[in-house]
Amino acid sequence: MGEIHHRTCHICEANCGVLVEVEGRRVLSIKGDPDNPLSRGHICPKATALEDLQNDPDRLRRPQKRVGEDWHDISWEQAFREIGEKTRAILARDPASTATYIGNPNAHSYGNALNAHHLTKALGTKNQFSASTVDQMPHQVANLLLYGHASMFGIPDIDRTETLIVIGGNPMASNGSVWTVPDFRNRVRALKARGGQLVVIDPRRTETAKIADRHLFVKPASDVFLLVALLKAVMARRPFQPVQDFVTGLDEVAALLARFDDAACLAASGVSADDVAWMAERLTAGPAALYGRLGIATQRHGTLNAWLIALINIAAGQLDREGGTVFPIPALDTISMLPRGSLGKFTSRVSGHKSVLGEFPAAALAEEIETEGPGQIKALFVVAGNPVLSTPNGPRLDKALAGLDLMVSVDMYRNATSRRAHYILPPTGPLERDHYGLFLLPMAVRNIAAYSKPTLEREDPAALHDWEILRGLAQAISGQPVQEPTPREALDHLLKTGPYKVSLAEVEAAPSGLDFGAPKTGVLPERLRSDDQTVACAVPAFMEALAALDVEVPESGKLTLIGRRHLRTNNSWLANSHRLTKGPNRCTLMIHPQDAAPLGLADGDLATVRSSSGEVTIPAEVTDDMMPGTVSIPHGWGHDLPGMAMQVARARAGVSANALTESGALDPLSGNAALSGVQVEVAKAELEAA
Ligand SMILES: Nc1nc2c(c(=O)[nH]1)N[C@H]1C(S)=C(S)[C@@H](COP(=O)(O)OP(=O)(O)OC[C@H]3O[C@@H](n4cnc5c(=O)[nH]c(N)nc54)[C@H](O)[C@@H]3O)O[C@H]1N2
Ligand SMILES: Nc1nc2c(c(=O)[nH]1)N[C@H]1C(S)=C(S)[C@@H](COP(=O)(O)OP(=O)(O)OC[C@H]3O[C@@H](n4cnc5c(=O)[nH]c(N)nc54)[C@H](O)[C@@H]3O)O[C@H]1N2
Ligand code: SF4
Ligand SMILES: [Mo]
Repeated sequence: MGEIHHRTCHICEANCGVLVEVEGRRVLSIKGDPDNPLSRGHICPKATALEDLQNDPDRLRRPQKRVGEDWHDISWEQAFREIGEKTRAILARDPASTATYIGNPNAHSYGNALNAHHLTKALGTKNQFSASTVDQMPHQVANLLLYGHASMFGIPDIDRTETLIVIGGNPMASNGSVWTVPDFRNRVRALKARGGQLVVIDPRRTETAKIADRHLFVKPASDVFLLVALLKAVMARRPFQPVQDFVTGLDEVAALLARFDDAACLAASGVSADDVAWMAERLTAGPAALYGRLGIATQRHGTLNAWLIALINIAAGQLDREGGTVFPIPALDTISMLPRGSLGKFTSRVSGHKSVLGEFPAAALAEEIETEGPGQIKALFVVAGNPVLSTPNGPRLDKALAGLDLMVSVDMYRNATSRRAHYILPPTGPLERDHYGLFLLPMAVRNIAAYSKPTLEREDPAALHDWEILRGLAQAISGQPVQEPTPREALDHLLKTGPYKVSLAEVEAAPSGLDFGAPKTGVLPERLRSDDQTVACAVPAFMEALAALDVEVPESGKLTLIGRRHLRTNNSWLANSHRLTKGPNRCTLMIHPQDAAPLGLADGDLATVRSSSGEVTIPAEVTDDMMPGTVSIPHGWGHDLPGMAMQVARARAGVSANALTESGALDPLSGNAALSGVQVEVAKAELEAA
């Protein structure tokens, strides 16, 4: 019997409570914590990756310096000194020539969240990029303009609803996103047991669709037309029913919607009038929630989609209502902590993109590095990101990175992106850090506070946590020490001044998490941050975009590419875990038999897939889970680039979906990449001569 440590798994957004049994530095087991009020014992196979990552021989443990193609271990002192000197020299030549890219794991580290700004401040740069613009930015723009704060996320009240409609999300694989909903399967079971229904709208019959009562295929990137038709149908069912008095402008939206022909909208999206009528009835009959996620965000009309989804919930009378869309009150309130969010504060140099929440589109990073002139990016700091695999037209970015004067990656692997760095600065191991779900608990189906102490001491006493590296970099660049409370001290202060006024000590006294109950309703009026304390539905920028929207039937002839996730992967970065990567190859081209047959493509054959950006060769998986005309490739693969040091991943390299996505295809309202809905040509691969 070893010692049991309570932790929160920080790998995905579900924030499951885990029990880690250790003996010395050896991990004996990782199990779900049945007493965690949010996750109730649930974990997924990825939880064991905490141990795999901790013990992975390929995980970097010392700062790395690249000289030509050779990598050397160096001291932290040397790393900070050299990076400081080089950055200052670059800043002296052109103060606008540095940039940051902040990757997804920053959202899973409160230390990073509280310290990343020290680095950007030291650089003094407007060139800020992040994984937000290949992800949730459309939701945040809609939140900002509807509720007055980019972080004001409403979530489906799954535990009390009777109808849950999921569009463009696959929580059975992802465990939920911008919705902290561990144990999704059992929550759906309970929903069904009380007579409720789950509906999934997706171009693939996903793992979530397979447990749903109804699955509707929708043509990729055509959701906006379906949502217009659905909003009209919902409004038609409740024409004289008032919604809350703090909601305004629905009538203006209704007037604008009148220009859309329902039949044309339905033809464009591929959903039937009967299904739309049925959903409108369910949405207006009892407690119901429409939830949209990545699939509706990473497309041309991502922000319109996020807005229309909110309006459907509002018009159906489900906003801030039990079993509808609810607004959690977290112990650590990001709404009070973070600025509301700004739009258009800066303009990007090359394509004139307006900044969104102070960021430029990740899709525009390559052109800002490639294009000469004042302000050309010469130094890039990547913090926990792998944009070569995660952003559109990754191969183009990969080439651009090779031309930088200085690139620093704060990362634990030498992977597709960090292999281009001049320095890689690795943080402490995953079990050596503490954790608080700062950004995720505010979107949780239950209000809880849970703090994880480090499970293990630092293996190497000289090793640094991410936040220490960020402060070290800031200090090395600016010459000014960062004199601020530690993240732990800051956390204690934020909790004490938060909605429940608890201290960190009180939270720690409940190792499985402190429970503040289910989300309350009727809270929105106080939580609103809009200037006039209303939800003004007819957002001018969205109304304008909707007025200009043409109903198009997608191009025929070509196939349309979408993405997917698998339960045993997490974006690009768990690929070096033996336990997670074993089993069948998961990096395949899913294609419907009807599309495969004319190409002479059988299950297991190699296919070439070509887009305007590039080409990949990948085994075909012929399956009627795909909507005809649509094909799917998962992202986060392509681990065989020269210079990488991830042995397990290399053996199971796969290909990168982002060799096919296009850096010019964006949602103009948010700068989000249109990763979904890429037109591709598929052919059976020519067999190479032996
Ligand atoms: N085609 C397509 N592309 C996509 C998506 C898609 O669905 N389809 N999904 C998009 C989405 S939603 C996202 S969020 C992005 C993700 O985009 P990124 O954040 O750029 O990429 P990740 O693959 O999450 O890589 C995270 C990196 O952080 C490192 N890392 C992990 N944990 C830590 C840590 O604690 N500290 C430090 N310093 N480093 C750490 C890993 O080694 C890895 O290099 O990808 C996007 N790209
Ligand atoms: N196991 C695992 N879990 C993860 C991750 C992971 O990589 N692996 N990544 C984490 C991250 S960073 C995020 S952001 C979340 C994302 O969480 P989810 O939003 O649940 O992400 P996906 O599983 O990619 O689901 C997106 C769905 O949208 C569908 N889709 C694609 N195009 C369209 C379209 O045009 N219209 C509609 N209606 N649907 C479309 C896809 O078929 C897919 O089923 O998952 C997180 N959790
Ligand atoms: S669902 Fe997410 S948080 Fe829960 S165990 Fe799996 S990876 Fe960890
Ligand atoms: Mo994401």
